[in-house]
Amino acid sequence: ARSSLPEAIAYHRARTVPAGPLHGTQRGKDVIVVQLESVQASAVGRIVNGAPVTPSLDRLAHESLTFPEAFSQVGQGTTSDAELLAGCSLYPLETGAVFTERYDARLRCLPEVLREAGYRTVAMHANWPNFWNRDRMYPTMGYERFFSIRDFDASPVIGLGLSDVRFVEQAAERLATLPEPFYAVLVTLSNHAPFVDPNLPRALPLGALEGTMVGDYLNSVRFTDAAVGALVERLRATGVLDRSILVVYGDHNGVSRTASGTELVDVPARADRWLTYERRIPLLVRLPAGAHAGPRPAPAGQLDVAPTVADLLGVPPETSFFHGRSLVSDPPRPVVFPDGSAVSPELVYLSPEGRWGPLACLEAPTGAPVPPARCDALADHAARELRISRAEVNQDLFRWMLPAPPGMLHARGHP
Ligand code: GP9
Repeated sequence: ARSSLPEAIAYHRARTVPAGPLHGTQRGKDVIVVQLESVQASAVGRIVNGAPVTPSLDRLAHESLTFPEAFSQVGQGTTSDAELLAGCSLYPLETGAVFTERYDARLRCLPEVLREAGYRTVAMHANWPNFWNRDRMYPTMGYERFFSIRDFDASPVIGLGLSDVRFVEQAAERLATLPEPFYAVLVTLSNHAPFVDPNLPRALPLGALEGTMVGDYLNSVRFTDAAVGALVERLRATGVLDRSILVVYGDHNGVSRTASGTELVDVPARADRWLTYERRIPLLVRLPAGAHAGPRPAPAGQLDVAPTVADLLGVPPETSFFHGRSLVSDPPRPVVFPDGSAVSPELVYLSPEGRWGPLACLEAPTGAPVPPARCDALADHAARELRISRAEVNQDLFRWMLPAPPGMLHARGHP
């Protein structure tokens, strides 16, 4: 059952690259990761009848490293897959979610790595603790403490849980009192389909978009954006912001390319539009004092969040076993999706599952079709990435690749 162990060990050995210029420059800083429910790139920076949909994210982008070619890599585990990708730098499963199927596997996620380095590690999400099996998965990831809806004053409710704005206000208060250094992940919730709720303010002049799915969606994104603004301003006021690396990204799309109203705001014409429209997400990394702000145009994925944070904090790469790359150091690598599709700076490979048409290989900058054989190496790369990561999870390979974390030896039956 451990047949893939040699391949996995060789993979991680070969991937250790020399440290880049930003390695360790943020050593000892706090880390705040904000995962935004259903926020896709097509909503960000948009103006609707003169009103900006994401004024707070737009302002934050000016003082952040931004990744205009960032993609969501989630599979059937949707929001939980985004947490896995960003926190553990592992790919989603082919079917089902690691959070529910493999929560008792030995993993090697960033919270565990940072805990060993003396960090307090907390997750905050204002839903019931067993949603997506988080109460069982978070200890596996290395979180010490999970603040769920039980830990907040849970009013008003929007959609599945506490309003994002009230959530971040209370989360910011907790962060200001946490012993430092800390690694905190906040997962927002209000911007969840169907994007209508009596407690959700109607903040945008939607005009022709009124009553469409896209109109409701943009209005709802506007609310989550207000929560981002409230969080950043509170962190700024308490001084936490300039002692922290702040990472903000979207988990997955909220509307598809066929949602009502899309034709009024977007005409996604490319053959790979399920990637370019539905998979593109905002991804920002703000360093203290807005250092190194500016766009970094190479393809980036949620998988790259943990290695980027680890690199900035100066974590030695050989202790972490991540699959992604540091977005501030490592050369570009293709972004791989759970169905085997992939995007490199030059090419887009659409796997048979992800094809949505007859085309398999496109030029990345233009979307023009090219002979399928040009994508063979990219397809092989994607298949290998998924095979090794899934073997690590399904065959529990980290039990053999890593020492048991404290307290796990007995409880988890480590060999
Ligand atoms: C639930 C929230 C939503 O707590 O994270 O998950 P989703 O339905 O988007 O996967």
